[in-house]
Amino acid sequence: MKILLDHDGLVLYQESYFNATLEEITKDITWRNDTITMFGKTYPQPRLTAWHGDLDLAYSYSKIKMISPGWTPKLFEIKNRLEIDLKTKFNSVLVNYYRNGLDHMSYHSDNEKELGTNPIIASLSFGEKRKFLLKHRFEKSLAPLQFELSSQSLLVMKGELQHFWVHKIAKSTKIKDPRLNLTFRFIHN
Ligand SMILES: O=C(O)CCC(=O)C(=O)O
Repeated sequence: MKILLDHDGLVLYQESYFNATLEEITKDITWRNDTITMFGKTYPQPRLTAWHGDLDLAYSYSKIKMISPGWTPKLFEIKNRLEIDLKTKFNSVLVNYYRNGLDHMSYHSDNEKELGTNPIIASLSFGEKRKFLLKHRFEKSLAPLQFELSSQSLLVMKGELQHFWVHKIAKSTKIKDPRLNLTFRFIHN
């Protein structure tokens, strides 16, 4: 895999990792469009989400609690492949569906305590290419790093990355087509 970042954490990237269409992956997925509350106001999340993995496994972020309905066959197939290639275990996947360029994800780090101290997160993309940005939390003079995640690619975040960097999917008014992202995780409950 190609190293995209190795300062205060590690980000690896591989193009053409898993050959499937967006439609094949979204089959049997149970979608949610949860609300988030910001400054006392409630909004629908700017994307659709789903949570799959070992049956009944729970995960919470931004006050949203999700319980896994189990694996779909395709997500289970990808998880097994990742476990072999990355020599680590995953018990769940957060699915994000960006309906068009206006759907996005703001800067955050994946630092919920159920993920453990230095989680390995495997992130697969399908469909439209989107810009993935990484910004250092403390070194304010470092410009954000920007990468395009292509369809069927794999990005791996590991080491101390979530302590030092935040990441986001930027908005773009030019993009009309959907993108699907799968982030495989291991939840310690
Ligand atoms: O869609 C993406 O590539 C990013 C997803 C993400 O940041 C997350 O699930 O925490």
